[in-house]
Amino acid sequence: MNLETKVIHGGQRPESSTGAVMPPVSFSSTYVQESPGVHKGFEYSRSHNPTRYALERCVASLEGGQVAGDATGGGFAFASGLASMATCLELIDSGEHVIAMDDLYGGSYRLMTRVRERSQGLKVSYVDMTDPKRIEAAITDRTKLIWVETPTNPTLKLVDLAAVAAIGRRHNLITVCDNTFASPILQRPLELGFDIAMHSATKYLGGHSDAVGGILVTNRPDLAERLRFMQNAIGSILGPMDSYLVLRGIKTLAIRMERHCRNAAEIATRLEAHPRVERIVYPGLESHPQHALAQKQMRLGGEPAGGGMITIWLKGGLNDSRRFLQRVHLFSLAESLGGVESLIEHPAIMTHASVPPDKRKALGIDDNLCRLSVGIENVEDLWRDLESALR
Ligand code: P1T
Repeated sequence: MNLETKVIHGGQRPESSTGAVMPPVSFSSTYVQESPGVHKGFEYSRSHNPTRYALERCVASLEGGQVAGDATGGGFAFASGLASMATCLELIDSGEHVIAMDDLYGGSYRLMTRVRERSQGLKVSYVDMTDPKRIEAAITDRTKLIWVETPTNPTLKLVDLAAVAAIGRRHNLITVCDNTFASPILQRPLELGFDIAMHSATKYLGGHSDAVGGILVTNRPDLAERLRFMQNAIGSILGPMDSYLVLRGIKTLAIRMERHCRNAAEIATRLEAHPRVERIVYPGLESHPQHALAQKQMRLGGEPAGGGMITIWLKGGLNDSRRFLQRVHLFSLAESLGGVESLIEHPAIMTHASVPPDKRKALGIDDNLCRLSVGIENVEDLWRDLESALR
């Protein structure tokens, strides 16, 4: 099946007792047993839930999980993107070493540095993986895992996934890609050799800003077995209603991503020419420092696609950015991204406040940086909103 079909049919089958085309939202917390240990494969809803399974099978199919013999083909859904990351980090033991991309969602950075460095004795090296050679230089005899975001949040740097997967294999490291910004429609890390793809399902997968969730997908049977154990043992699962909402959202993921990309490409081109914009980063623009990699790695229907996220640095300082952000109307000033509606935010004050100021400065997350999540509204309406706020 192609992706446009998988979003609708991947891992799905009509419900056996009624033929319902969409899975019922299965709220029961427990399942009756005929005799101790004799049941229909469902014991307790933390361990097994049919609605969550339907979502997990669908995302596993989109990301190319397909672990034979696993109940969901290697897909696992969690209460949030960060809950999925927290469970994934349990794959490694205390005192071991992680190499992480230097630009990450602020909450991902916070989980590693302010929680797991203390509670798990995790050692984390933050490396600018735009040059994958820097990864090999950071490997120690305790390194176990490479954590990548591409495009990164918020500076939209790219990481060559095939190159990093090769490094991971050479050194026997687990490779994880947070694929939230691209979505599986544009980029599939497992196909490029990664071990695990991760998502904040809160974003493009759900797509309607009405559910918080997280996903891990693997195609390695050994990792699927360990993740299945930990999903149940730790228990930060996605509930049935949110599983249903994300699954429902995914039905239109392919068609939404087309419009997100088309709108963002148009807006990025116009912003790049705008006199009040000092600098813009968008993977679909030739001016992106890794445009060639973007064209190779991020594709939609066989054509290059830049995604729906744009980052701009405005001329002026914090007050000018504040004025701009207060004056947009169609773009809602809010954290998050990937919904049908356009959002805009100020990472230094909002999503990346937990990244220390010196690190923000080194990454370019300045007071004049604004991040746009371009929605699927009419592009001329969106442009009028931005242009009048810039004026
Ligand atoms: O919010 P949650 O579902 O827990 O997902 C965390 C997360 C993980 N990875 C990436 C790349 C993310 O962007 C996020 C969440 N990001 C935002 C809320 C934001 O506005 O950037």
